[in-house]
Amino acid sequence: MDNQERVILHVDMDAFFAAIEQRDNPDLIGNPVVIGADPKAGQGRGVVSTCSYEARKYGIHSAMPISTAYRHCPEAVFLPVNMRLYTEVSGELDEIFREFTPLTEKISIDEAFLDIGGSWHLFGSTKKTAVELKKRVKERVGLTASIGIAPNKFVAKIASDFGKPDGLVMVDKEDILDFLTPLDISKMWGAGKKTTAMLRKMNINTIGDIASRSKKELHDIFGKQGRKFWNLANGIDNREVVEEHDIKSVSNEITFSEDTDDIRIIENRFLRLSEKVSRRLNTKELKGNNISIKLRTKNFKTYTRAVTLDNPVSDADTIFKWVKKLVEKTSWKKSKVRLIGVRVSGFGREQEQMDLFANDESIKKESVNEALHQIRNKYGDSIIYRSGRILKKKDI
Ligand code: TTP
Ligand code: MG
Repeated sequence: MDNQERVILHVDMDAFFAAIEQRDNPDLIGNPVVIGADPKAGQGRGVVSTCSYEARKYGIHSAMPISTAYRHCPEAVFLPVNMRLYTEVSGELDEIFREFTPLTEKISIDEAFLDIGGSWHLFGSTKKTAVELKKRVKERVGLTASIGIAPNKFVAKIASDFGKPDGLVMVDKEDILDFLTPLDISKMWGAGKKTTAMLRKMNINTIGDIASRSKKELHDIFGKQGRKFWNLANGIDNREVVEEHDIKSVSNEITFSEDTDDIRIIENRFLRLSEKVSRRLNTKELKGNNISIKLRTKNFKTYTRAVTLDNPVSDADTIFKWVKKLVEKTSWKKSKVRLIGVRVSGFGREQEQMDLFANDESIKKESVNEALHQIRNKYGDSIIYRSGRILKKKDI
């Protein structure tokens, strides 16, 4: 396939850690919020992990010493890193991404590449796919994502950054060079501070400047990396989206079109989700011994409950039986519910692989028996079996 025909989508969440904190504490919305080390009134050591866009107006940014950030904006709200929470949200994003294509490559806690070349038509167009992805993320996780769409990874990644926050930027194949040419070389993938400084000394300040030099010149100075720069600057990037094969869980969730506290509706939806999860487990020939539910209220308070069973399961009845028990254990009732989810995990890889081998063996045995049966029918008993090979009498 011509790589230029690929449709690569790059998603990157906006001010990820800070946005989660703002989501969970609406008082923080619209205010400068800095996530990172304790500023200790300007005496703190350590750095800024990230900050809200409001804090960025004061010049605060990731990796800045926290004491400097404090000097820039002492009235900002400084919060510690709650990695457990952010990782959980990141996992929820993965699930949403995989609803768009199995070709999903997570490259950091808040960003991923999706190859939607084979799936965008399901959503009408590439743009509609991106709009739908942003919508699902907003509805289900309560955060904004920025998306870039392009025929390759390099351009898609730059494009997602271009429209931030809450952006959606598409670059068609024929516009790649126009898009890249004016960009500052700091956007060049793989060019750190030293390389950037060297490039500037060579009077190379934009990606277009790289493109206009010869590949040989760049190779002579930067080696293999130089050739990469030249290719990227000329819009050539054949890197594939590498999907993760190791399935850790199977889950499904829905957002109610209207928030509800009607337990009959909620249970009915949990039943349907259990059935869906069961179907997906069966198609993937998986069984898990960990069942969990998620229940998210109107104001994004999230309840999760889980149970670990003695034996792995995949059938809808058993899953739903446990889901129901878990729902009963959840004290969500004070608020209306916006989203629910069911997940089965705990596949125990070794067990699973042994089972697979066992299955393979039994399938092999069956087909060997079937073959022998047919051969016997054809040649009668006058055939001899030797070291796994089937020989006719005349071969001996
Ligand atoms: P980024 O995507 O680089 O930053 P961001 O999501 O906060 O803001 P935006 O994408 O809108 O510019 O990184 C994702 C998260 O990774 C970020 O929220 C916090 C963490 N992070 C660090 O802890 N240290 C860092 O130096 C960087 C760059 C990010
Ligand atoms: Mg981000």
